[in-house]
Amino acid sequence: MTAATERDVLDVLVIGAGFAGMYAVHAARQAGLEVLCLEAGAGVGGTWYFNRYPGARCDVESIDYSYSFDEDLQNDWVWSERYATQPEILAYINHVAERFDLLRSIRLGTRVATAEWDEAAAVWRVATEAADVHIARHVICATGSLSIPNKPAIPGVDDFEGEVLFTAQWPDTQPSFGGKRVGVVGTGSSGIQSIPLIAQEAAELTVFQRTPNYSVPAFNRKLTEEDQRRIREEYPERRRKSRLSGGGSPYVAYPKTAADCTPEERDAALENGWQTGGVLFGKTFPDQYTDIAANDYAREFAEAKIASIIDDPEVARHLIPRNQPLGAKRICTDSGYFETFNRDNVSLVDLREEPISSIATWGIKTGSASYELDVIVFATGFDALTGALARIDLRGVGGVRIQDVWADGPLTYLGVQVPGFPNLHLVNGPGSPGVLANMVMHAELQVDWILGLIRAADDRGADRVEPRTDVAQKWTAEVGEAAAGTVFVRTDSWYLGSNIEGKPRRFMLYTRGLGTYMSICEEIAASDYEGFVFT
Ligand code: N01
Repeated sequence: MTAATERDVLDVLVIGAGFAGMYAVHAARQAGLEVLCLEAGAGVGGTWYFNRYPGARCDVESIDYSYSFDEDLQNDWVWSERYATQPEILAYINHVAERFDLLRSIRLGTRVATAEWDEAAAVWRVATEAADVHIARHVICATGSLSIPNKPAIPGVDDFEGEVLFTAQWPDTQPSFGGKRVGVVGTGSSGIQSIPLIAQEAAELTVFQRTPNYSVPAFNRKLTEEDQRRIREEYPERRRKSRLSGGGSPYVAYPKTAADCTPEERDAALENGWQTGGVLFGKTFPDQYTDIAANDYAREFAEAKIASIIDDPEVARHLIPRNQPLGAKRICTDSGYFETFNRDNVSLVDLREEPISSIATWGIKTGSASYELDVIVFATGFDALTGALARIDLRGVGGVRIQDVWADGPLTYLGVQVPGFPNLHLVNGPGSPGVLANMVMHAELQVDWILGLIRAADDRGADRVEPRTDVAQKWTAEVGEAAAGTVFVRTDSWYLGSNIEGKPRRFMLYTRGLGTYMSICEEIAASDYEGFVFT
């Protein structure tokens, strides 16, 4: 006997209508469940709705970073470039929403404020900021890994009289930089993508860099008709390989470890990895993330490439990362980033040498200079992975808040459930491979698995399903142990939460790969959902 006998009780409430939430709506409907999705944005698309800064594009190839659940959709949609731009991805998402009539189950412009588990009724009560309350047996949180912008608390930040922009909350109408003095703060993926285009338009561009990053050229190109024909032919095999892979795309590492290669073979493999482009360079050797010597080969190769692009060796010295394994912070993918620093209208401020002291009405002040600006662009990242959930007043059994349970870092079983929070399911959450894999494929696989768990509860006539605390602790320890053997823990990054003051410093993602992760999830499902308690 389930609690869903009241007419006004939804089977599933989905929070967020990005790639993950939209698929959750579609798949839940296909499973015969009554579903509603609440989305804060005025349109669907999640990260691709908000991050509309110039140069925004995906660093996973379009043909992989797209839904695989419907063969007709897969074959009908034509991606114009190897790496799609934000407008093209958003057009795709809107097409999917229309094609599968998803909007009738999505309330836009609706931000969730609270979600509380009602133990007596075995339902979630979810309230929006407008105080509408929705009741659901299950909640699927598709709230995004990188959806809460990090707004640095620099003294005087509110005093600036020019224009302030955040890459993560870019205005609908593209601002004009023509004739203006623009400052960009932040040199992660968002800064690295937007800086080349802002530089082309602005009178002067000053880049304020706290930590340099490794970036590999995208080698983006238009997809030809021949490409399109081949893609369609190869799609089933491409998807099959991707599901079994570490990162959710069909590429495999060089068949030998870096140590087993001759120097010539190593250089050839690295050159091939570099020419493949973007984040894939970070996976040239199978041991590049686990063996620092292998990582050093790739890092030194990348540093030589970067140095060869930049005209002024002094500027290159500042732009090349130091004391940072390659990929420990996410490798960026660029189109002309380092070349931009050869332009006469672009200058670099190294904040390690002259930190920002304050922001004034006229611009940015560092320890040793003043920079007058008309526009400041903050490309300062996100409160990643846990930020969106922490902003909801999310309370499980006995009114316990998720922030309190996660005070020392996120505790999950398989990244999908949290003890004490029955019937609450996370997609792309902490404890899963998440952003280390192709997020679209990851979301499809995880949503299908979650719907299997819900079906298992319903088949048993159970009102609630949650993991035991001991299995969640064991899984979380395994996530930590897996990461401890990688280069990820050797530098500060948003993966570790170290970009946000006061956030517990813990590597939050499962590093053994998507294929391995899904096979563990499948084994657990086949073992009658070992570790989950159905009541
Ligand atoms: O954010 P980031 P992002 N003063 O955190 C600096 C995905 N993504 O939005 O490193 C001065 O990487 C900060 O410096 P530091 C992708 O997964 C994908 O760029 O903390 N500087 C850093 O340089 C990516 O990894 C795509 O020392 C400050 C920058 O701001 C993730 O999103 C495109 C500062 C933030 O970099 C995040 O990328 C875009 C301060 N007070 C994003 N605070 C693609 O698909 C922060 N910084 C290609």
